[in-house]
Amino acid sequence: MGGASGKEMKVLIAGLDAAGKTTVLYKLKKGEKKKHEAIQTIPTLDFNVETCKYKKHTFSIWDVGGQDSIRPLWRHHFTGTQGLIYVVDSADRQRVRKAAEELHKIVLDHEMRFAVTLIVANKADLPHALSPDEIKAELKLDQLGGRTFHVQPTCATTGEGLWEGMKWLAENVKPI
Ligand SMILES: Nc1nc2c(ncn2[C@@H]2O[C@H](COP(=O)(O)OP(=O)(O)OP(=O)(O)O)[C@@H](O)[C@H]2O)c(=O)[nH]1
Ligand SMILES: [Mg+2]
Repeated sequence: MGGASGKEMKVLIAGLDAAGKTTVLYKLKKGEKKKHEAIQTIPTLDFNVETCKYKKHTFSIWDVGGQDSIRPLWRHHFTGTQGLIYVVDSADRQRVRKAAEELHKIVLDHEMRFAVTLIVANKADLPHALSPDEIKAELKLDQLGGRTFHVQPTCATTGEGLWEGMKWLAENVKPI
């Protein structure tokens, strides 16, 4: 059986600025029962870290700012990361190629070689949002062979899809 019940799992949330990373973090922190409570965010300039519980699992979740100038800081959080939550704005068609580029850089980093990746196809509520299959193609996941991925459509502001994603992460994360 997969997963790592009982032990705290280190999870990194990355993705371009305004993708919805901090919204995801604080929704997860509130928990499924309070998912309808609104979250206010401002652009993250460094990082946020919270301990979040999902069923019997405990995650230590690191949310890093996604602005261009601070993306080079992401790699300082790679060591010991078991799960990557990569948040993509599904409606931001203009930057999906950039999102793919940044994802590949993370996944191909040596420190991330054991991490499994949950792709959060966020803002699925917006008109013209790319479908999960389109996201999968745009992110060129097939070029990252041998890695474990799952694409989960979400709306972080309502919490829709987030816990399904966490379920997958909890079941697929490998102890390192
Ligand atoms: N419509 C819609 N808006 C969302 C969704 N998720 C987040 N947002 C909004 O998108 C904006 C940016 O969200 P943040 O969570 O601050 O984004 P971030 O990825 O942390 O951005 P940085 O900290 O700059 O890297 C906020 O106004 C959120 O309310 C979603 O699923 N749907
Ligand atoms: Mg943020």
